[in-house]
Amino acid sequence: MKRLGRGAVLLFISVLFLTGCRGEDEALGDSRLYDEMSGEGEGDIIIGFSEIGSESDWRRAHTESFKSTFSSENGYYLLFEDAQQKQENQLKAIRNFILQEVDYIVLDPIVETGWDAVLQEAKDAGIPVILADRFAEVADEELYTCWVGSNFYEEGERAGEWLMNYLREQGRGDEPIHIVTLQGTLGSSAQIGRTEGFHKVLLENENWIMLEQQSGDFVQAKGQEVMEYFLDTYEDIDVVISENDNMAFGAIDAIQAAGKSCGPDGEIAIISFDSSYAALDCMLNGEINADFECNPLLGPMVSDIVRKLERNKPVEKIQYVKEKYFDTSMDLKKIMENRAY
Ligand code: GYE
Repeated sequence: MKRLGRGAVLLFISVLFLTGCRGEDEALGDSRLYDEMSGEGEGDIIIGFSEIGSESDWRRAHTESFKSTFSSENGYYLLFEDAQQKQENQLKAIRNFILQEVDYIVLDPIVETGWDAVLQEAKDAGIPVILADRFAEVADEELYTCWVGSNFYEEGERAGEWLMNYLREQGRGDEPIHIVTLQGTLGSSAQIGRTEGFHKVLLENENWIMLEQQSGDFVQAKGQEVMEYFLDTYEDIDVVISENDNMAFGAIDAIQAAGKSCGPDGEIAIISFDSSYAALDCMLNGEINADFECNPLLGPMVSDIVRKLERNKPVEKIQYVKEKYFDTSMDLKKIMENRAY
């Protein structure tokens, strides 16, 4: 049976199952079934993509990159599932993809642990799993075909090194520096890597004091809440490490509402991660000091991997994306002219 034909037949079965056997007219309203009826997309490669949610600007750019890459014009049929930041929803989505006999599963795991059983089920069903963005720690690395994403540890370490140089340049290399961290979703690769990478440099600087680290779940409103708590609790905060841009936006609001200032000319320095367009704009406004890039546009890289696998070519198990950083010493206006996210 040809690709979409086989997948769509299973979709037909599962849609009937999930809808409690709706009438024919209603069922025909489902675009997947419509494709099957029209024969459109026959032979396309079926991708089941389990996305984490829509918690940040980064995430929205990431989702868009997959949707535009895995299009019918490019020979794909994409089943997209948004897990709304819940691992249980991702587990359900993967099991559904297995039932629907997709050709490939792309998983962006919200946290690193808890995937062994479901990935074993995918393996038993003969469906390759490509991990994109965050990583899954599994006992048997044969449970996934490969991973593509950012070196989060390196991002955190580079942020620490940037701070070290910045403080030295300001003649503050030896004074006590009070730091707070807005962490991402606890247990996610982006949180673990950025926290640990920064921690390495923290340990090398005896005058740096980490007052507290707390999760804002990569979300602006939670970042703001946690920052409000930090400002209420600690009188003297020199630096905020925000493990993504949206939490940094929340932190800026909290700092300004408390009558304080941030950025290169302010009382509190802010270092963030992602380097989204909106964050570079904040940097231009003098509210963020430095931002460590994390590239969300992974769709084309995953598509290249799929094309290689289709031709039975080997793929690299671990593929890192190249990334830069930005600070206010750069020509940000020019950089923003060509910024895709
Ligand atoms: O930094 C954040 C998002 O996993 C790298 O998740 C990603 C992170 C990104 O919500 O903005």
